Amino acid sequence: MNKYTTGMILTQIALHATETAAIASARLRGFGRKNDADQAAVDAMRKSFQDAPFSGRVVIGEGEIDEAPMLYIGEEVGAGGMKIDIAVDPLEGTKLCANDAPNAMTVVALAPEGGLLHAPDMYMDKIAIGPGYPQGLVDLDLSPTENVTRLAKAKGVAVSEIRACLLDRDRHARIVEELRRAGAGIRLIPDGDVAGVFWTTETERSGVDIYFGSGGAPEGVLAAAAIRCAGGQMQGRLLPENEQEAARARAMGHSDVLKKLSLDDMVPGDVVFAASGVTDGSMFEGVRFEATGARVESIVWDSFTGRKGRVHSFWP
Ligand code: VTB
Repeated sequence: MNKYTTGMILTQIALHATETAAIASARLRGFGRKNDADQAAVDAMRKSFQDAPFSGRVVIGEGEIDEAPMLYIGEEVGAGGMKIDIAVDPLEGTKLCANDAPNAMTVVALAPEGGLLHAPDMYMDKIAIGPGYPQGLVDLDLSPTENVTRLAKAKGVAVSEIRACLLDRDRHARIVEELRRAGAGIRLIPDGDVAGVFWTTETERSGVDIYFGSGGAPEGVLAAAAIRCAGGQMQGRLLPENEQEAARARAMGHSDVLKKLSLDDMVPGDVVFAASGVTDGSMFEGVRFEATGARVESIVWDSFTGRKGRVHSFWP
């Protein structure tokens, strides 16, 4: 199958999964029941993959087989066909959905077998910027000050015009303090760093230039898929908190656990990335229920063809 056909088929599979999961979890928006909302998204996504024309294997999912009955790591889904690796975050921002707060979304990335890094469930340090900048402009090993200064210079604006995005966590206090001293603007988000990263790819819409800080490693690979499609830059580094976590990473194939991961390490080849809005957000609107059905807004980006789609669907 050529890459255009692959891209088109994976686009439809990914979109079907994120749209149906978004509708299912949106029905539980604002009820304070984050686990139920997550379960609804997982069920819908699992069902969506069941009849999909591929032999899919979950490489980033809901957890290990003993902790997640559905969409667990290693689970095989699909009706048969090309071998595809699947990364899912059925409901990214379960708390956001439960609180009907902005930016809850459903997320999927699909790549030919071997195309997505197997990320253990631990923290990852991340840095990302959008397309159009010289390669290597920012780097995890540079200070936050240096990164925003270089970015401002490349963009041709003052540092005060640069907006950084971070998860609002105590562990980020030092980065925040340093960025304030450097004079950059900061958007602190309560949850959802997949969005935080991909916002950097559409600064005019989102207002975010650069993403910093640590969040889930699985979310890091999903975000890397978005960056791969949009042409931006991203680096990650696993942050095992103890020897057990480091051993888990090694068992998953990370021989050098603390290696600085490039975009190519995380997503070595072509990929399809899709995300659908559950609650309203900076990139798309949340699900709207009407008398005869539901409206969903999504992005579906495809590095096979280079298409960056924005899709509005109606599901009766
Ligand atoms: C991170 C982030 C996610 O949850 O995993 C975060 O990557 C949990 O972080 O996007 P803490 O352990 O610091 O609370 C999300 O924000 C949402 O699932």
